[in-house]
Amino acid sequence: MDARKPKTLEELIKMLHQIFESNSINVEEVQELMEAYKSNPQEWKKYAIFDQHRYTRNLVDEGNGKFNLIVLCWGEGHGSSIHDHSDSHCFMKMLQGELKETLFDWPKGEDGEMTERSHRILENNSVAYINDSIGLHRVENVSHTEGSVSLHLYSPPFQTCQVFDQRTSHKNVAQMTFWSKYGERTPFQCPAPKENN
Ligand code: CSS
Ligand code: FE2
Repeated sequence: MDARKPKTLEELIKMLHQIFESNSINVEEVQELMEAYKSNPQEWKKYAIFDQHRYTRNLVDEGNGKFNLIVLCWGEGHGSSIHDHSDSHCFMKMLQGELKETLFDWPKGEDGEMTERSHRILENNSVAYINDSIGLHRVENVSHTEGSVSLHLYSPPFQTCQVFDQRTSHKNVAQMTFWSKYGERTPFQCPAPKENN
């Protein structure tokens, strides 16, 4: 195993490319590598584009088709819905501030309140990991004074996930969109015209 520590975000990305050349991935190895990078805002600020109303997803790297690396910007009080991870690995490294992660069990049917299993605060530079066999989660910036920034690695990459209503357990499919790509704000996408069917 490669014990080198990435000194910059660029180095981290290079090392992730190397690790993901292999077809089998070692969750602990990826987690340790991402933890070893110490967040330097100078290196990621071009991706950290906030919105007033909700958290943003900013594409950093497409990992040679093996993974997506995304900077998420969470304004004060912003949070995700309860969601799954479409059969992918999800690594979440804190770059600034803190986030609250609440874990939920998969609902047994589409009826009644979802079961909250646990929650924790993710501190700066720490790396959380989840996949569908662990369960579902909600991620929130509960701070009233500070924006949070996190770096997410999803492998394989995915474009949709399932979102769940906490009260009823009802689920829906949600599209994942990018607020920016490679540091450039994504142009507004018109909905695809429905010509046939
Ligand atoms: N899955 C959410 C963030 S929490 S892992 C997203 O990528 O939008
Ligand atoms: Fe998630």
